Amino acid sequence: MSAASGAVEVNFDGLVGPTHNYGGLAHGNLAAAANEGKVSNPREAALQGLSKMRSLLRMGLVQGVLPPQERPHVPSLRKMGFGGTDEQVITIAARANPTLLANASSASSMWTANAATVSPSADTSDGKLHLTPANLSAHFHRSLEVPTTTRVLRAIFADASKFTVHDAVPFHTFGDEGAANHCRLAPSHGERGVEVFVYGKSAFAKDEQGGFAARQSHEACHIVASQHQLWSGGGAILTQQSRAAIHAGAFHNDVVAVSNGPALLFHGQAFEQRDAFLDGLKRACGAKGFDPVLLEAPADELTLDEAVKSYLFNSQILTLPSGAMALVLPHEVEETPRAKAFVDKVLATNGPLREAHYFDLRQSMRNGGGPACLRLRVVLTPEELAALGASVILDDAKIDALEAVVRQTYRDRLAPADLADPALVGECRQALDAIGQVLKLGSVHDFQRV
Ligand code: SUG
Repeated sequence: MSAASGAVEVNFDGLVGPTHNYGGLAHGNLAAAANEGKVSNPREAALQGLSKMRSLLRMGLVQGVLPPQERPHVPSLRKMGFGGTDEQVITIAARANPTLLANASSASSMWTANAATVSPSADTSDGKLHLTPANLSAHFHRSLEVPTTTRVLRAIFADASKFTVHDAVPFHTFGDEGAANHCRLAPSHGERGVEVFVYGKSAFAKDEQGGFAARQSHEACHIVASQHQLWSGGGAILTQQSRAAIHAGAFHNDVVAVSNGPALLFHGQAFEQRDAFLDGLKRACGAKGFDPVLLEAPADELTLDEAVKSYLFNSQILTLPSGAMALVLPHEVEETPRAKAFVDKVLATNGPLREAHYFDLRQSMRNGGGPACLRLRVVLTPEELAALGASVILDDAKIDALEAVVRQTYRDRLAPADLADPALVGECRQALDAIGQVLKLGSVHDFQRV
């Protein structure tokens, strides 16, 4: 809770969809590549996510949820030229181009850190909360999320006197992956802060030979910071993610850095120009009357490989009602000795981080999605919270209802070959209709709009 405005941070977690599978579709994402072809368990994946949401609710936090999307996405397959009934479209696409069908079937909208970039009203010149859906143009399967995500966000942040939901960055060469490449530092949630946009490259840079391509462009960061009205008063910093981190498998900056309040937890090799970035950050925060709390894991204490393997920095840092901060981490951190040792060291210093909570998110982790990937953070004043549309703020009863839908409609086994099963279309739509009833979302999915 912020003393200044009573503002709270709401984490909007993505509910895992019924087609969660291991398609190996994400370039530069080592976990997704390593698990390609394995059998997934969509039911368990969704229940693991809901269990995390319930735990955060129990910690006294405000917890939101965003729905899964329609997959396989039949309208996209029709645009590719496949025709007939929906079931025929699936059967023909499965024969003609199974990789295309896998792309149209990915449940990747669960990683809502990539849904949008969010600037709280405390930071923006017009005093409104701004959201820009990410264009996710680096991967075909992820780019399919954008129209539905935009409709969902517009259903929730519908009050135009308080919220602006922009269109996604229009130029597709300017890749934008949303909040996963964005950190905010502020004395408390409701006070004016400094927003850090981390890009991998300029969209005009020549591709390097070898290694992984950067997804986030400098130009997209500039567009988002501008349309969120952050520049006046030095409210935004753009900095480059290190090439070394991207090549080690940190395909988003949230694999090597995470912030909360004035704290920044980061790997020593996260940023291309570490020293200049930290100097600039200290100056920008100082101009707002606070000092950043820098919690750095130096490379000799934790290698980039250990950071990527454990997903230590893909943790959530949460401000508890007591004012202390808690870390929400995946079990993989406990299983990586030097990552666990670093967490223990940070907790033992008399800093803001006081608790660590470990969660089993293995279904999502196998696709490279840790605790921080699964949530979109939105700082809201009490008035803004009261003005939200739909019914996406969770309580125990809503979580119970969502769990019941998952248990009734989701499969507990999905192999890549199962994506050819035409029955999945109907199963997914049944689940989405039931989830939509719980969350009172209206007709946000294409099949509900025809
Ligand atoms: O874009 N994986 C996602 C994981 C996103 C994690 N998000 C954050 N770091 N914020 C990605 O790489 C794999 C899905 C598949 O292969 O079906 C995938 O898209």
